[in-house]
Amino acid sequence: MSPRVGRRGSRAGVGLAERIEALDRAAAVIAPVAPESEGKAVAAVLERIDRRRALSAEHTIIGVFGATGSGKSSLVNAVVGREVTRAAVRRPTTGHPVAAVVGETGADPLLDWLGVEDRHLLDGTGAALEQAALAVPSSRRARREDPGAPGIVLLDLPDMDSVEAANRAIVEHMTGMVDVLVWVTDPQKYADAVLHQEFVRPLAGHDAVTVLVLNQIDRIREDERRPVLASLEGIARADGLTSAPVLATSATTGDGVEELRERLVQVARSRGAIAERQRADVTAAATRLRTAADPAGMAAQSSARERAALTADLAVAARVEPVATAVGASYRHRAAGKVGWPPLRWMRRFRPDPLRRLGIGQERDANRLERTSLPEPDAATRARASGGVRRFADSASAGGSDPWRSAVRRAARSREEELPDALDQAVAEADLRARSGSWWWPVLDVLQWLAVLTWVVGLGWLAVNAGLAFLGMPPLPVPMLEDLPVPVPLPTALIVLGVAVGVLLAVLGTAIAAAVGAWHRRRARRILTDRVEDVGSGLVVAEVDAELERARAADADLALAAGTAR
Ligand SMILES: Nc1nc2c(ncn2[C@@H]2O[C@H](COP(=O)(O)OP(=O)(O)OP(=O)(O)O)[C@@H](O)[C@H]2O)c(=O)[nH]1
Ligand SMILES: [Mg+2]
Repeated sequence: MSPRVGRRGSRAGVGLAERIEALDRAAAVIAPVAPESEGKAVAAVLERIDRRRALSAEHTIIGVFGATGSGKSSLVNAVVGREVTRAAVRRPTTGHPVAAVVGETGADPLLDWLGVEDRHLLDGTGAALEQAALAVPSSRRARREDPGAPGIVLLDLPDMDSVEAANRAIVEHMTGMVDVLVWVTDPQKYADAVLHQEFVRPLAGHDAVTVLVLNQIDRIREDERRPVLASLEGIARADGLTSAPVLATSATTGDGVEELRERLVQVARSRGAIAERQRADVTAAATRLRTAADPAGMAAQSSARERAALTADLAVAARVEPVATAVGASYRHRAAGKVGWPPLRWMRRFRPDPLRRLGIGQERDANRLERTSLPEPDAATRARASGGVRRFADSASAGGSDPWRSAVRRAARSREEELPDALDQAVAEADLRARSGSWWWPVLDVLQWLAVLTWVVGLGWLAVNAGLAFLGMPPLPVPMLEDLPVPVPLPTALIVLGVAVGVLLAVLGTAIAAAVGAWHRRRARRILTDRVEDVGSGLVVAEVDAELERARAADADLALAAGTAR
């Protein structure tokens, strides 16, 4: 077992420290997205790894787990070579963890952390386990590479399927704390569902630091041992333990005990189990996070099409279309004041400027903020905005897992309250040229007044003649325009011409104003839409894209932590 432990450590492409850091980062990002219990469980794993790394790396903690009566305590005594823990017929016997310790230095803080009170230091006792740990490797090469006598904490634990809840709690806690897991079973109970379903299978990822022991082998006939061992091995493989060794022992006769002891000492000597266990923990935690809230599957950022759809929805909420229409109408309104037929211009006073009516293009308020007095958005308009935000979040997170899709939706709505004001200000502060005129207004204006002058002269002429006639005085000469089909007096012609040209100019001006007004409307719509897009970018898109980026980073970190990153 130990050579495998050592080799695997060096073969893994990404260093353990790097994988732990990646898990730490991924956990920080995923915890708020995943169910609380999952985040807590992974935080606990990281905390444990952290604490373990601060404690003695010289000691390997080996936990002996199994059902009551399988012979855990007897086996620990046999491996140690003296009685450190009580074995008995009474069930259950062991109620608290008992530690046999080789290597005093650094052991106490480790045992304090484990919460083990009952400690038996083997240093200087000459116990078989101490001797095995101190033994110098026989081959010269092994001696050269030997890092020296290892420290060992061998833990006898209460039964895992105990009727005592406290015992079960201790065992569950310890499965997470030890560096090496030794599962002890016996010929009667080796196929027991509880052992496999509740304990071995969930820890199958810890294959590399697991040993399976079939104890009480003396209780079965010699010719039955091989098939029973093969059967246990088959179950172990089905549990997912693809390479954990399966040993046969008898604590009573001592069969297989030395082999078990040697394997455990070898593991401790390689000093690879701590890292191997942590590697398995990190992989399991990464898998757990992925199961709880898989950050994979979503796009790296929202698409241009999705952003355009959001802008369209927000534009409805910001009332871009009515404001743009008012901009066009306002232009026509103001143009009418300059190019309309002068005798009728006064009538437009009764119709206020449509833009003014919306409060656009006015003074700033006390906070130096321009505000529109657009009517409060109705329910349908508000629904369009929040529906747009939701649709945007949903399509941007398509393909993601449910927890992440909810997280993206939360991110999209995180600044929803700021939206109405921001949209209103975007409209209020847009440069819509609400007061500007056009160069052709004065041109038509002058022409209009010339036309007015023309008919006023004609009218005046006729009026003077009428006055003179009334007074019995000779009238002014009235030239006749003889070239026309019907001869017309010049003043009359001036009146007809002046009125006709005036009306024609008014019609022409209205037509030009309509065309230019339409251009202003389109321009206003474009400007307002751009501003609405900016608001959407800042308050919605940025939040969603940041969440998508977090998911992408977490996905990469999980792959790194699980050792599956390319
Ligand atoms: N025949 C036989 N009996 C054994 C063997 N190992 C243990 N026993 C006996 O089985 C009984 C239970 O042994 P323990 O070592 O106390 O078992 P345990 O797993 O520690 O039990 P708990 O502490 O209750 O969980 C004792 O009477 C032992 O003598 C073995 O290999 N062969
Ligand atoms: Mg016991």
